[in-house]
Amino acid sequence: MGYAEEGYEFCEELIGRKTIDSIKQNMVRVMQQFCDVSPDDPDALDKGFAEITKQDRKLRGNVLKIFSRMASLPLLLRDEKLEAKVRELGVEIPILQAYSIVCMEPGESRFLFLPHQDLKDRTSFESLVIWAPLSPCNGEGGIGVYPGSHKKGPIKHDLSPEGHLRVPDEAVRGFSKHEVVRFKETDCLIFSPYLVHWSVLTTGRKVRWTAIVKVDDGLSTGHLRQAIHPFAVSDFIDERTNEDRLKEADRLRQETGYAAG
Ligand SMILES: O=C(O)CCC(=O)C(=O)O
Repeated sequence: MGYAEEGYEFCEELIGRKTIDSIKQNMVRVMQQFCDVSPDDPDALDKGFAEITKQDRKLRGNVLKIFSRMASLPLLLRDEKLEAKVRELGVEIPILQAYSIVCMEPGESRFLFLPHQDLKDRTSFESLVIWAPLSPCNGEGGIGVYPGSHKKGPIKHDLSPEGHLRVPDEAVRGFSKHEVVRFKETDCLIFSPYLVHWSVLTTGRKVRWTAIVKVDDGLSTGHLRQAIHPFAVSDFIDERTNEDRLKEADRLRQETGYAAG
């Protein structure tokens, strides 16, 4: 079975080592303004981030936001083999939808994504999510998917008591689970934004860093006379940011003693 049936493809050694290293070096250079970490240290990312976390939570949050805005993330698309793979999967004119860095620290469950689809950004059936690990994993975490669930199209999400978006269990009843937890930097998972996916808790001692780039096809825009988006996003998800939803759920819990959701 291939991408069309399963909604994802795991691609081994697709992305050039240089491309991955340059993203990581930029992250380390951003952190060097606030901590003493050498770019030659193979653990520089984790060490720098731990040092910043110790200093100041606000700084930590802002550093993460800056990571997610680095122009080197969309430049992943210029990597030769990835560019060819994106074309092979049907995207002829890549339109950039979103890009970010995911940071999953060992044992930290608050920020794990629950089973969801990526509906927030302009998303057609041609869209692709490129999930590119910046740190290798040997079973200590990663991402889970329900193969074939992309065929359901957009699903109405609800909110967990903590404020995370999630698809209701009924929507994925009967689908089997597949976890991608063994990978190298340079491997990547490419999947449909409609594929229901979630974070697998990081165990072990190292942070799982992942770069994510989402593209749509500029040729799948027959709906542009009506809207930029092919469907009404607010019919399917609460469109606030994760940060805002989590904060609001915390506030409600503190005020009322009850969890929302
Ligand atoms: O890498 C992960 O933990 C999952 C990320 C994710 O699901 C997302 O960014 O939508």
